[in-house]
Amino acid sequence: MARFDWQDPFDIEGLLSDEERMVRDTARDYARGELLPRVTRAFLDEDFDREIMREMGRLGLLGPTIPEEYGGAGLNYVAYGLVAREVEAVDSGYRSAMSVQSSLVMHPINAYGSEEQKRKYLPGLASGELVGCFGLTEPDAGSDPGGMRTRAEKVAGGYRLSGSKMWITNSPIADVFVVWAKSDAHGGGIRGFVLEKGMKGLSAPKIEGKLSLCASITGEIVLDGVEVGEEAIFPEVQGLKGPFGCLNRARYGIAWGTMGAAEFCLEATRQYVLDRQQFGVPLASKQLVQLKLANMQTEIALGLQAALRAGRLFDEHKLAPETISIIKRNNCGKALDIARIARDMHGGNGISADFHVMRHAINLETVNTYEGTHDVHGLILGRAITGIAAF
Ligand code: TGC
Ligand code: FAD
Repeated sequence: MARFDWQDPFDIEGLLSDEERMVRDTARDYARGELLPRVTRAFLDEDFDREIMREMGRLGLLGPTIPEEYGGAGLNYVAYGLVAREVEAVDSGYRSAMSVQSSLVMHPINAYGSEEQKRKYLPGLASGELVGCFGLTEPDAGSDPGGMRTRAEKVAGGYRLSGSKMWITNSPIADVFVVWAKSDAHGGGIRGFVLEKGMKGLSAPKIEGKLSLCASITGEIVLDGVEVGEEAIFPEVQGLKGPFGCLNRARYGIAWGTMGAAEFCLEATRQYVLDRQQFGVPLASKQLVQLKLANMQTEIALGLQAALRAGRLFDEHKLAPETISIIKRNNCGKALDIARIARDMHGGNGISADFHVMRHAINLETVNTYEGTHDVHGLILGRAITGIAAF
């Protein structure tokens, strides 16, 4: 009879190539060896260590799917997902930093940028010498980015950008700003621009007082008549499909990442209930406790299978955005449930930063909201099922 592996019931390990396993191991060693020891302090101090970007860059974890000629690792989307899983097993905020840089900054420059833009920015972003951010959301346009107010006005030799972006990961420390605006010169259509730190009129104040994703830095982007030349616009894309093409990749990575956070919570909780004695026996001997562990494990096993299948489809150029909505929505929601239950099963210790599970739960509140909320992805699927948009 085949042996049952509770950590890998569907043998994901056997479905990976040698190269994918090697990338996963590199990310795992780094995440557990270098990120885990510092995450609690970073979270409590609301501090994102800028050096982490260089560390990830040195290991090839930034822009892993970007071609090697621009400094990327030229890997597939399964490898990218495996990196997200390992990094988010430590903290969703660290995965955020990695996925914004890779999917939301390097991807659009690679896919929509001019040759000059690629050569200018991609190698520095891949090495972590440059930090990027992605400005789509605005104070009054979140789930409905088509309602953005940021404008690009045509001026001699270029554009003048005015408006503001809200809730932007890494903006206060960013060197490179990918910003989406409605362009008067293109009939009010949405265009992407690459801006640089230090440009006149560009600022990125930090958002203070977050209770979630505290080891990640988040800010605004204020565009007070920022003037840029023609070389700053993405020549190759127009309309919402530009930013959505980036979101497809980040959402896919999140589906893997959240399963990493959930796996951490399951493993920590299993050990806790084996060690913790109440009523003279380990908590793990109780039926209610075992049922909760079984529920967690089942959701993780199914969620990982779906993420892997999506990754294979991505690599075959056959992954529909709606399929990404299924896995982003499901895996975020399930990981959030798992982390909340893990917190409960740790009792009083569950609220201590030392046990990590509550940090995962409060981080996953954000992950459930950003990159399209749980309900918005439900509505994307509802539209696909019925043909009726209910946004
Ligand atoms: P809709 O009419 O559906 O589409 C407009 C145009 O866009 C195209 N499109 C897509 N293209 C590629 N991939 C997708 N997933 C696409 N979805 C739509 C579509 O074909 C159309 O193209 P065209 O050529 O016909 O113009 O647009 P809508 O305005 O009705 O949108 C509705 C809705 C709800 C689906 C959409 O607005 C949405 O997804 N809202 C959620 C917003 C969101 O996800 N924001 C994320 C901000 S970035 C972020 O959170 C980063 S966190 C990073 C971190 O720290 O990890
Ligand atoms: P809203 O759109 O106002 O939604 C509020 C509630 O209403 C939600 O529950 C939503 O599901 C619901 N709702 C909305 N529309 C409908 C509808 N039609 N029917 C029913 N219910 C609806 N954005 C970026 O551009 N770049 C970033 O780097 C970035 N990083 C982020 C980092 C953090 C820590 C956070 C918290 C957010 C980040 N975001 C970023 C923004 C994020 O994508 C938005 O918060 C998200 O898209 C939701 O938008 P909103 O906050 O305006 O909420």
